[in-house]
Amino acid sequence: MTCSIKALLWDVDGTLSETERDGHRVAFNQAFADFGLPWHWTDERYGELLAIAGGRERLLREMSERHDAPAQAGARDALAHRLHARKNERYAQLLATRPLALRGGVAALVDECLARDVRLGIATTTSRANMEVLLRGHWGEDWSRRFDVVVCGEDVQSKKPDPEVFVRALLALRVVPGDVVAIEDSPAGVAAARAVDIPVIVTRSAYFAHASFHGAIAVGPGLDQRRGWEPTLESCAGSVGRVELADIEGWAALACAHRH
Ligand code: XBP
Ligand code: MG
Repeated sequence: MTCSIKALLWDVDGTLSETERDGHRVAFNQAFADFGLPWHWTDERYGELLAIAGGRERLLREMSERHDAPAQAGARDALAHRLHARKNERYAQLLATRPLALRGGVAALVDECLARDVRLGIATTTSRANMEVLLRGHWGEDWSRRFDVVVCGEDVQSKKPDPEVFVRALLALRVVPGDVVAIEDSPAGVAAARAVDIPVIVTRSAYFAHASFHGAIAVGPGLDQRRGWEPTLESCAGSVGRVELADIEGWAALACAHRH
């Protein structure tokens, strides 16, 4: 029985960075204003809409509930397409002027994986351009050298909670689900990973701070702290005070032992 980790698969929005609250929502509202629409997504409304994966899909949901949206499906599609493109432009501008920080503990865990030859992948349903602008801001032009596989929204037919994004990542890495661990922040992300038996840990993000997560091997407040995790982490003197690869391997081994 082997349960060692060969790769970590990262979600982007909410997991690598608080992009939803501080980036996408703000950019959507700017796009509405640019188009002269009296629409505005509050924090609360955006939190509800996050149940729908994909920015364009989210716009279509909004339109299906508004009286001042185009009545015809074709016109809605066209508007969603244009608004989404504008939102992505605004998102890129926003991050160019004020880069969004990576969440605590992310960069250190990435470095640790690279030092230990644990491969890294991105499994996200965000658009490639949005992911690139975020990661370029942190790791520079060669950001992608850290990742052996990058699967984005454009690469799949169906977004999370459909597992397609993970299936593609596994195929590209030539590994089986038990070889990897996914890191997610949303119920849809966890459901997508679990649908193909990938063990998943959850770092709670702003919008999913109180969500229920079924089937995760560990759930906690963030990679930058050892407190508040379930299963608990030892907080020994001399430890670095963040979640380390060994902790993730420990959770994976625990889950693996339960399965066998
Ligand atoms: C991310 C999404 C995306 C982003 C916005 O989900 O659902 O739609 O909210 O990006 P995950 P786009 O974190 O599970 O990858 O506007 O590019 O869709
Ligand atoms: Mg996410």
